Amino acid sequence: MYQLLNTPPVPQLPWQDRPKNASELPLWRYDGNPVIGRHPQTGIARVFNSAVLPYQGGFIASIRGERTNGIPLIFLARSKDGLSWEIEKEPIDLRDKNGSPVALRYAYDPRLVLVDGVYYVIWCQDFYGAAIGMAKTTDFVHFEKLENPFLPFNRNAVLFPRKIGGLYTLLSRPSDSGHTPFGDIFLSQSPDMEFWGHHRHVMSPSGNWWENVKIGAGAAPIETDLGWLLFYHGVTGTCNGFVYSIGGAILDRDEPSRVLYRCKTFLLTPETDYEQQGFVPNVCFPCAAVADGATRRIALYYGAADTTVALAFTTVEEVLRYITENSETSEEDRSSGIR
Ligand code: BMA
Repeated sequence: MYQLLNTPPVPQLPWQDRPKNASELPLWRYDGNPVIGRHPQTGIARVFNSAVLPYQGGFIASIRGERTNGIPLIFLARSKDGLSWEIEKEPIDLRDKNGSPVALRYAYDPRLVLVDGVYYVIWCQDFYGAAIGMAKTTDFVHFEKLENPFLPFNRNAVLFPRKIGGLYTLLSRPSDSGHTPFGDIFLSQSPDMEFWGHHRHVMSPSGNWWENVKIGAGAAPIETDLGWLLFYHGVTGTCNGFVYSIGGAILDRDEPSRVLYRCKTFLLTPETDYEQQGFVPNVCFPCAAVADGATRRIALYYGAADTTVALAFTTVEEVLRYITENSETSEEDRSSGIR
């Protein structure tokens, strides 16, 4: 039996058992999807690609709220059960070190991760081009903007939920200024969340068609005795544009640039109406996986068709078994990723 490590119980975790007619894949959808639908609030046209953490007996989310002027910013949302959400009216009030307001031109795809008692929000923003922005908070009222970790262009930054070898550890994907027809996952480390180095390559798109164009980290990795469970997105190209599916890999616990297992099939791909139709069709974009240390259940939140937030379930046992039984890694995946 696989063990979850450093993962507290989350008794309020939403859950549905695997339906009898589910496919052989280890993720199954919540039958009430989407959990956040269109026009969830005045001034917000769409909410998607949002991250969720357990908080004060319920849940808190940093959400991508795409406003009616088309520009995304980060909003907070709260929920008792992880299913019905109340979204704050104003975007988060971001301040610099001196307490002065910071106005972002845009901010999207926020991830939310708790490390050593501090909550970090990490997103993609304008920094003379698309780049990673980050802030910290302990109370979800005061958000201090941190230094931008990398030069442009970069997207999909995801922090590990604990330091590794004494260093904060971040996955990201260097990209270009457009819709980026390439992309590998890299890892960087920092002693202080300000200066980043020890850059390593983690993995590239594989030869498997569902992820042959680009890949990007999705949810903050979950620590298990087998390694870090990473849900990521894998992208393929079609004559009608990109298709985003959810993939799974297991990274070495002490040296996470080494991929131990990598699933050769997707774990979930756009199949339902809300995944196949929307602002951008055919997108399943994972941003948060909440695991319950007691039951070893996992609730995975993902953006659907750049329009809504959807939820899928699995268990540590099922997903690790499926990934290991269907694993295919290259020499480059297994290497430490330094040249
Ligand atoms: C990526 C990001 C995501 C989006 C995806 C599909 O480049 O912009 O926010 O979900 O494209 O449109």
